[in-house]
Parts: sequence; C-alpha cells; structure tokens
Amino acid sequence: TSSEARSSILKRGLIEDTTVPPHVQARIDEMFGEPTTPVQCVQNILRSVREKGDDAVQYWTKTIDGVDISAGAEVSFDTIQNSLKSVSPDVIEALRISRDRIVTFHKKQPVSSWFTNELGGMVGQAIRPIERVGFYVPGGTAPLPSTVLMSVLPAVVAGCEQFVVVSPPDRQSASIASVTLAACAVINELGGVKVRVFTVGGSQAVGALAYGTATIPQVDKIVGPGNIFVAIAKKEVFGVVGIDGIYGPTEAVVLADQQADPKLVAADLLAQAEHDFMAVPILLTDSKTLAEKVQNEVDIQIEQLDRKEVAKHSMEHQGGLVVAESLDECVDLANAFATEHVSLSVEKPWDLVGKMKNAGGLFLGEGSCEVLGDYIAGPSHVMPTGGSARFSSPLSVLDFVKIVSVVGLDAPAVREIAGHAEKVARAEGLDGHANAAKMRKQFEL
Ligand code: HSO
Ligand code: ZN
Repeated sequence: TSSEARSSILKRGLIEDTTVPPHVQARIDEMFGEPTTPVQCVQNILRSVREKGDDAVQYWTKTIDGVDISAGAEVSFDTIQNSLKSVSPDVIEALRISRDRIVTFHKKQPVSSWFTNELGGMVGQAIRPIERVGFYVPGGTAPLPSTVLMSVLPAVVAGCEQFVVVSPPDRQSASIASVTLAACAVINELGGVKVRVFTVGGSQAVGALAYGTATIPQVDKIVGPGNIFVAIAKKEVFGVVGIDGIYGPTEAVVLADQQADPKLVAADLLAQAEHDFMAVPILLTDSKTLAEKVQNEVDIQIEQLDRKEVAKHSMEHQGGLVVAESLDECVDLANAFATEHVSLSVEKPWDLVGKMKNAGGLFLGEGSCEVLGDYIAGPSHVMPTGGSARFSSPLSVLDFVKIVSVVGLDAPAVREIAGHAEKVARAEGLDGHANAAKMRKQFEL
C-alpha cells in the first residue's frame, strides 16, 4: 500500500545505523581481531593511511582487494592512451558522443563572476575553479566508464586543473578495466586535460586522496559514488577536503499512468534493479491493471538478464509496485521518497514537472528513459540518493567552483557605512573592530 511504502522508504539514508551483510561484518571483525563497526573499520583505515601513506594503501589493498600494488598504483599515461586500441571502436565512438553531449549540457550551467555598483564602488563575486579533484569510480561487478565521463567532465568544464581518478583493481586481472581507462583517454582528447589514474579503491583510496601519499596526490575535493565504505570514508574526511555528497545504491521511481507501456516500464525498473542487491526500483501508479501487467513483464524479462539474481533481490526486497489512489498521490509519494531518478511515464509528463519538488533527475515520457540519462543524455548521472534530493543536486559545474566574494568600495561608500559598522561593533563589545571602522569615517582615496 502507499502508506507502507511511505514509511519504509522514509527510513533510508542513515549511515550511522548502517549494517553490512553478515559475511562482510565477519570479515571486518576478523581483519581487526575484535568486533568492529563499519564506521570504526573505516576510521582505522583512514588513520593508517594518514600516518603511513603508501605502505598503508598497499596493505589495505592487499588485505581487502587481494591485489599487490607495491610496484606502483599509478596507471601510466601510455596504458591509458593504449586502451583506445584495445576497446572496440564502436564503444569508443559512443563514449566520444556521450562526452560531447555531457560537455554541451554542462557548459550551459550558469556560473559566472559578477560585480555591481549598487553598493558603492564594485562589490561582487569571482568564480574560482577548485584546483585538484579526486574522482572515485566504483569497480565492483561492472566496470563503469560512464561514471568517469559523468564525474570528470563537469570538472573539466568548470576549469579545474588536476584530475585524479581512483578505482579499485579487479581481483583477477589486478587492474582497472580497459573500457574505464578508455573513458579517461577520451577525456584526455579534450585540449589541456590530463587525467591521472590510480589502481586503488575503497576507503584507503579516499584516505589517500584526502591526505596525499608519496605517490597519490592530495586533492581539494573528492567526488563520485562508491560502496558503503567509500561513503563512510567521504563523510569522515569531509572538512579536510570537500565532498560532493554521500551516495547509496541507485534508486528509480517510475511514475506511470494506465496508458504506459508495461514492457518499457518493466525494462526501466529492471535496468536499475540489476545494479546492486540494494538498488531501489519502484513503480508508482494509479492503475492496478498497469501494476499487474508490469509485474507480469518483470517476471518475464528478469529471466533473460545475466544479473537476474541481483535484479530479483532488489526488486523483491528494496523495490516494489505501489498502487495509489490518484496521480497526485503518486507525485506526493515521489516527493516524499525524494529519489535519485523519477521517470514520468504518463500521458502529459510536462504537467507534472512543476509538482515534482524532490528528485535528482526527472525523465519525461517513455522515450527519455533513465538509461539514456545514465549514459548519454547530457546531465551527470551522479545524483543524490537516500532522500538527499530534498537538499542536494546532481553533480554539476557548481560542485567544482567556489565563489570568492570581492569587496571594492569607493571612498564615498566607505565614509557612508563606516559609522554604522562602528555602531554594530560597539554593540558586539568589540572595540578593535569599532576603531578600525571609525578610522574610515573621513576616508579619502
Ligand atoms: N544508474 C546509475 C548510473 C549508471 N548506470 C552507470 C549504468 N552505469 C546511477 O545513476
Ligand atoms: Zn544505471
């Protein structure tokens, strides 16, 4: 029912309460020789990376990922560029088209310096790109070249200078997938950009970027999605560096009315369900008939998927089909869920846009499906999860710039406001401030 859906979904997003699957917890306890929470585990790893640098990064990579990176974690520029030859030309072409669309989208994002004379002289803001950015690109069960493009390109458009990608090595090959490197190479084709890549993942990678090691450069901000250990680590290092957000498993709401095509709705739900055991695929509809047809289609299509075990688990445990009284109630629920993605598979999707307040991305109509957003539509697919769309935004150019406020008053303005500043200073009991203000009361240039 919709009220059950509401209460279960609203419980999401609390990292402190986070438990990990029993086999992972057992592994953590074994690693530290005593009961250790996921947060304590990450804190320990971060502390050791801060104190011991590369040695600790190597130790944790060996212990957790089973990979020896002592010969050096950096992927050479040649290896990155050569990946263009080992990946199929069709895929490279698709990555280039995606790159260009993402750049076009992000160039539209309005971040500009401005100055006004309304306050006397020139007062305004100067935009400054963040210089050094670290990008976490998950490894896990699927390589994610799209996440490279979707994270790094907004920073390229913002004018950042250093781009450091970290991604965990595959257990078997001990390296990062060629297609992921190819996405970096495709970015390097843009003039003046050189993406560096390090074969390291997990909280040790976040620690290395936050504190810097002899081989891994320290950055100013760390962005990108990752597993729960990466999410905890980002939260822990916030303050030492900036972070974009704290991301959990992907979520998709398909909000559909009775005219929606059940095949497409099912396909869209399954596309997100296959990401992760913890993914959240939800259908919200005012039509019981549609819900039944979608269930039917899900049951058929799921059998064809390579990752059907993952998709089944997330469909059954995290996601579900919700039949509400009306489309308005669906919108209401979608706003309360504040999910990463909301697809509007309704007759008049634009009519609902104004009512949708909380969502990372809105996908309108049956053509503009979320998967196109995942790969190529234009906006970054790094979007707020866990209900954080209530207060945060998809990754954008704004994540990669800072505003510097600039105060350049002229002499008449200085004389006009100095006395008022002095009064407020006295009211605060700060006579040093009052003096400095008072001395400007007769100020001449
Ligand atoms: N749906 C994911 C992004 C992604 N999908 C990457 C496929 N590859 C989170 O928005
Ligand atoms: Zn996806």
